[in-house]
Amino acid sequence: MSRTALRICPLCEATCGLTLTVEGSRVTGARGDREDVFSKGFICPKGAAFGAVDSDPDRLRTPLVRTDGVLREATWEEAFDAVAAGLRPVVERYGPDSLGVVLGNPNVHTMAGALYPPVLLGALRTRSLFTASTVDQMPKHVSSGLLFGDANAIPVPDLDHTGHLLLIGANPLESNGSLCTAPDFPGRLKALKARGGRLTVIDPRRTRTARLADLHIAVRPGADALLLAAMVTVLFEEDLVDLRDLAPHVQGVGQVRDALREFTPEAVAEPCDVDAAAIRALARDLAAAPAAAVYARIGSCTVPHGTLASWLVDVLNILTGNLDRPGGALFPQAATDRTPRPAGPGHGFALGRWHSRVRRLPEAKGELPLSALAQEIDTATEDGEPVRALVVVAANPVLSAPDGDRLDKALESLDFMVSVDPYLGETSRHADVVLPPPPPSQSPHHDFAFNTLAVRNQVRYTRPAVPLEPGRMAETEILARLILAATGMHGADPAAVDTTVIDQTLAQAVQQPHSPVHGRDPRELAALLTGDTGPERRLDLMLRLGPYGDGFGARPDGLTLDRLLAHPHGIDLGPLRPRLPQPLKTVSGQVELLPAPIAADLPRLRAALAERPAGLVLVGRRHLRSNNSWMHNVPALTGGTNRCTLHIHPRDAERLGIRDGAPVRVKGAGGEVTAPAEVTDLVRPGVVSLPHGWGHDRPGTRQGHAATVPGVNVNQLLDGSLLDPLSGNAVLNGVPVAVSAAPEAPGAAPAVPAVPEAPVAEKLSPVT
Ligand SMILES: Nc1nc2c(c(=O)[nH]1)N[C@H]1C(S)=C(S)[C@@H](COP(=O)(O)OP(=O)(O)OC[C@H]3O[C@@H](n4cnc5c(=O)[nH]c(N)nc54)[C@H](O)[C@@H]3O)O[C@H]1N2
Ligand SMILES: Nc1nc2c(c(=O)[nH]1)N[C@H]1C(S)=C(S)[C@@H](COP(=O)(O)OP(=O)(O)OC[C@H]3O[C@@H](n4cnc5c(=O)[nH]c(N)nc54)[C@H](O)[C@@H]3O)O[C@H]1N2
Ligand code: SF4
Ligand SMILES: [Mo]
Repeated sequence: MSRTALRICPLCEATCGLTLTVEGSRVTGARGDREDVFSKGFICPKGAAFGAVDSDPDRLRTPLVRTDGVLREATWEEAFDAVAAGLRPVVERYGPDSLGVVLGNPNVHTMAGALYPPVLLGALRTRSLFTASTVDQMPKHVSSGLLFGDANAIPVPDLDHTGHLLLIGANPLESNGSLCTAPDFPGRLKALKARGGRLTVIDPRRTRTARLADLHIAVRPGADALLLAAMVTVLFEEDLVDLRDLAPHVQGVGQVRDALREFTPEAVAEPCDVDAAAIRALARDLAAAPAAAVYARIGSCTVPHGTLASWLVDVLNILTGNLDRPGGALFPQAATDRTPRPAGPGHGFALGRWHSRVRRLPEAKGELPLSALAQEIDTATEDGEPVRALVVVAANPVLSAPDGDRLDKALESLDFMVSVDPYLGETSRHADVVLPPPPPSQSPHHDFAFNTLAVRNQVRYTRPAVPLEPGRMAETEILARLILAATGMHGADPAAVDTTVIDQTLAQAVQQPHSPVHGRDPRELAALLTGDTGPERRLDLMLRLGPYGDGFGARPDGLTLDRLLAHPHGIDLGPLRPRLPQPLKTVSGQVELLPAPIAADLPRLRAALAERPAGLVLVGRRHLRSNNSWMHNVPALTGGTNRCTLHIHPRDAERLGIRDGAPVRVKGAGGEVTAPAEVTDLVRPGVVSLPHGWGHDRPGTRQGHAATVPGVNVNQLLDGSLLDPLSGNAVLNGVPVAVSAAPEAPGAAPAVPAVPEAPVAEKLSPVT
């Protein structure tokens, strides 16, 4: 007998609603939930493979504990005993910073990852926090922190209403979108075009998204900040600046004009390899559009000027009056956002409150660069203790961060390491204890993070589609127990973690004059919470105190968990709406358009005017049927075009004597790898592209299929030294590499001659 169950897809940022077919306790099918208020039936090949991802036989079923050097299956009790016994002595002897915490990407895709790591960090008080944010979007956080006073206030393009989208360094047709949660991103882009809107894509590769665009500009990697600065200069030169309704909320417009004056289109044309006239046209088109949005993602963040580029994106949105405006870029308002406080000055955003021990790199948003993790473990200094123990939750930095070989060795040298991970992978194989969460079908889901980045305000919650299998522990409980074990409270009731958070939140809320529960009795409020579990009660609490909440009776029509449960396909909360000045938390209470740290970084951008790459540079790419490093163990998602090949332009291939399909050696500062060439004009000349997350050939992992799939770790080409200085974000794109033909295996079949793509798409690209 089969039944169906709803589950929000956790496999990418689009958060599609799925209808799962369940037979017994096994998910045997997945289709798009047509009634989902947000995704309306959309599904992609990854979502369709939910069942295979969920029931992968290589997922760990019990905890593993290392005894005599070998990881063996253990009970949960043995595992948490080992965690407490491993972590506490390190903290007690060497202090809080000797315990590092590494948080990976799937934490934003689980309820556990949203609710418990903040509690862990608050209790541990360690400054050794490393997350995937510093190989991803940290530049955007820093830019938002400086501009708006809130690192999490990230404007999102109003995809469904804009008339003009300038999309930079993103490929949502493969990634399904990022920092812009939009189920069916491809359909929404097509709708933009269908209503007469314009799509411009800036990307060194002619991606699927670029092929959909009205205009594609194949910029030189790493040069976006220059190009955007020149667009700003054109707006000023040609008197196109018009802040519209934003004027009273913005300070520093004149300073920006003065600071960027020398970045003219003519000055940046060569380093960007884009015609000055094309840059002028971009600025004019943006200013002329009735409603436009500039949106940039990973290609503009993971570069040497990532923070400047992220800042310039919003400077352009602001100077054209498109920030906080329907059809422009707006601040979403999620149902679990804090109770909005009245507008007014805030504390602002501080950078560099502490520094990494070895390279003295500044913290950003409480984090140290993931690129510095290996050296913080393996390098002794006079001041302070190295990281001697690690808590790793949902992260695989051996593949996802620079120089995995060095990190491999560093992890091996730790006194103790615990991983919360469903797989024995490249990173978790170093752990002394592995705590496996259940598969997603057995976990509840709500998107705490992505609803704050969604193109439409809405709220959805799905309970576990399948009950926990015997012997499994919910990831929420795993993390609650881990918090207790790490903080000297091993053995206490894990429910106490949720109760404490609830009590503290209510105690604060009743004292806030703007809270709907101001002056009430926190115990009485706590008793009103519903939900079957601690995490559900915490969700109820957040919903009720949130911007749409019932305020515990103050707004009887408002949201509660019960009301949400009565709407299994979610509740639509309407389109994005203007919110300024409320979200601003700068010291001035205004948008601070030229923050001091940004101004201090501009000389570095000035120096870049004279820089030209001496040889080839490397960029990444994503494939629809892949996701970072952890989905390569599902046969349905590997193979075909999802392959780890080096894209190289026919001109470069010819010059270097590289044939299509033949092995090529790629050398970078951190090492070298050999991958098959794919000669294609999808990359511009001077640029090669290799995807990340591959190279599953290390010993000691337990991902049988992944280990057989050919591929190499692109991040081995990096040595971790290249960073965006303001954010500490790794430079993963525009990296200088040397490429040469590798000796072919004896007897190898002759390589297929290169067939460049038909030149039809070439007309999209004014510059190649
Ligand atoms: N060269 C290059 N490198 C990159 C990038 C790039 O574009 N180019 N992209 C970067 C980006 S944007 C990111 S976000 C990072 C991602 O890098 P990471 O944050 O390291 O994420 P993944 O590689 O996806 O590894 C996720 C780990 O979580 C585990 N996992 C999966 N599901 C769950 C779950 O439900 N619970 C728990 N506890 N664990 C789970 C997986 O088994 C895996 O071990 O990679 C970065 N690295
Ligand atoms: N299928 C799939 N989906 C995913 C993921 C995945 O691994 N696979 N990962 C998820 C994660 S963690 C994230 S963060 C998002 C990322 O989502 P996106 O930001 O859309 O990621 P990419 O598809 O890598 O697109 C980045 C683009 O930037 C281009 N680029 C490189 N360097 C430069 C440059 O200097 N300037 C400009 N203008 N462009 C440049 C690259 O050619 C590439 O096409 O995707 C998420 N979704
Ligand atoms: S687009 Fe993302 S969220 Fe939607 S089905 Fe595909 S993987 Fe899942
Ligand atoms: Mo990411």
